[in-house]
Amino acid sequence: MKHLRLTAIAAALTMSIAACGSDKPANTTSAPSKATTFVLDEWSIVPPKGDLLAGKVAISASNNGKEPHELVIVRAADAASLPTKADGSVNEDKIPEAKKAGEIADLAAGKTKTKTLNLPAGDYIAFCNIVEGKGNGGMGSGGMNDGSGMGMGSGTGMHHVHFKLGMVNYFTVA
Ligand SMILES: [Cu+2]
Repeated sequence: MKHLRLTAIAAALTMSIAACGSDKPANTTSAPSKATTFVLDEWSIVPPKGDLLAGKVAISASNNGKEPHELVIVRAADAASLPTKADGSVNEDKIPEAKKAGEIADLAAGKTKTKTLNLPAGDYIAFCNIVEGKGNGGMGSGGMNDGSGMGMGSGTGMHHVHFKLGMVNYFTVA
């Protein structure tokens, strides 16, 4: 009898594995509240896990860093194809309007903002295009932001081109 019961259990297991995906719509994979948060930090952008679904998507940007950041989304397969300026930042003026999916600008440290974008299926690049230069008035960016020990307070040491520092990543809309 014992052997028979085990066989029955094995058969049942096999059946439930085979049925998986068609019989059990309550599974978590297609939950409506799919994460769509991009995490910004010095110096990285981490896109949401997995593909986003095409259509209107409520995109969130969370600034986990200590400096202001932004999230710019452009439809492109390769970051190297983005036009750049002499300082290494992206020249957004040279990107065709049709390729610009949208952006969440001026996100202060610790803040999260959400914006609904209309995203057709395709490959996308997410980047931060902030450039902090010496012309950036001391008070404006909060004097204690640069804890790196290099902050001499004058000129070139403060020059941060966020895109060049690594604030760029890829994601796919399916
Ligand atoms: Cu940034």
